[in-house]
Amino acid sequence: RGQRGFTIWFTGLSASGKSTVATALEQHLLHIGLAAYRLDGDNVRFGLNKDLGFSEKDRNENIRRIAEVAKLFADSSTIALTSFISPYRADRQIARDLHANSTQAGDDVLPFIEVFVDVPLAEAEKRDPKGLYKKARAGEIKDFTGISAPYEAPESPEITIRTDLLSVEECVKKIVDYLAEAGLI
Ligand code: GGZ
Repeated sequence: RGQRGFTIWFTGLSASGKSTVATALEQHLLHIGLAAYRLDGDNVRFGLNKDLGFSEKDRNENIRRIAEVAKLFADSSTIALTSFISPYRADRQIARDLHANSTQAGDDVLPFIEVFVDVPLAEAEKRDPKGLYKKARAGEIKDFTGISAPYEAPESPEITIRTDLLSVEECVKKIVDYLAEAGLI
């Protein structure tokens, strides 16, 4: 049996380290010969979702479309990695349900692995690589996650990583070990 497609769904604050870990994980998966594709703000928010902003409604639609695209990649036997804040629990549940209710040759469901990139807000704010938290604090950016818009932490993610306590390599290893244990890779 060939490669199994599935989705690894990263969620966490801006500057939590989602994209850094997702990129390193994608590199690892490609290196061991698996097809993997990462969806993130750079290739989605400037294209498919360029009509969407950061209101609650727009974020709902952003995540809905990303979930549909990830599902298509997973259905094509690719490992889809998504790295978006995805702050609303209900939206992440919709993404999960979409995978659970899909079908693929030989399988009932497309596995969906939620990875909570958990760092304290104070740590993300200290990193502030783009100066966005500073602007949000100054009121120059409205509806900023963690400052003036909510982040609903996952209650039962498959994996939690603390990027302030573990190195990028250690975070990748934690995910890879989970995937191997689950028989997905
Ligand atoms: C949160 C914002 C906002 C607001 C612009 N709130 O650190 P970044 O810059 O590179 O990542 C953030 C990114 C968030 O987009 P997502 O598509 O992941 O968000 S969501 O899942 O909630 O739809 C940040 C930047 O866009 N950004 N304005 N108001 N992040």
